[in-house]
Amino acid sequence: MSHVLHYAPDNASLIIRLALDTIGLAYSTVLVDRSKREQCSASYRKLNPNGLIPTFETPDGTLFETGAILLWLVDTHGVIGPKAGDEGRAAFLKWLFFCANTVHPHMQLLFYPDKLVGDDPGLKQSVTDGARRALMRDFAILEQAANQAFGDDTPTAIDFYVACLLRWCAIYGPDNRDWFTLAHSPRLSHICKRADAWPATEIAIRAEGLGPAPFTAPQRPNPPEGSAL
Ligand SMILES: N[C@@H](CCC(=O)N[C@@H](CS)C(=O)NCC(=O)O)C(=O)O
Repeated sequence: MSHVLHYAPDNASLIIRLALDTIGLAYSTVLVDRSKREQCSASYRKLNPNGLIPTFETPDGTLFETGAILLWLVDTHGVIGPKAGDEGRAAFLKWLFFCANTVHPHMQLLFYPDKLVGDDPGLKQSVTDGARRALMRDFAILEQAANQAFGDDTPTAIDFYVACLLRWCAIYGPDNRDWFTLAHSPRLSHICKRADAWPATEIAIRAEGLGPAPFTAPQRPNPPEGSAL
């Protein structure tokens, strides 16, 4: 198989799985077992020196970084966004990079503050407080922007990114989730409603044990193999 997705259930690889199954591209998967910290193994780091999931092997070489993989898929296969020169490409790039370069890193700070400041509880609290504020701003911006390059009936790579970010915010990280209620963001809510009905979501539910309504009623996964954390 010339396309291989290295994944862990409900990790950022889920975004790529949704993209691949929407495109209809044949691929195989290799589980990265997070319970054994396989993402840190020497063999995995040969593919992805950051030790992060996903990694995607392609006929053009091995890719990592979710945004880069999505952009490569658009450029090589279309379907999930406009190719270079197509109408809407500029807006597509802007919002894809906003998700990958701004929202996703803020979420990582919320979930893994220790990666930045170590185990000091006060420092970790400051980081998570700041990340929460940043994410509130980010989601308010996405709420306003929906319907430009994402949020329509035909999902783009940005819809996959946004739906997964919203899902993870609801079920991972610090328990205090009062800061974000999807009901206050009707356009983002609508993306989640559509996301539950995407054909690719049905495939992901089975492959990763995501539960019956992974985007409107997210719950921690019960995967057939591997672990989310
Ligand atoms: N910038 C990376 C971030 C990927 C990322 O943070 N992956 C998480 C899972 S969602 C991971 O691999 N965590 C394992 C770890 O931190 O050891 C990307 O966009 O692919």
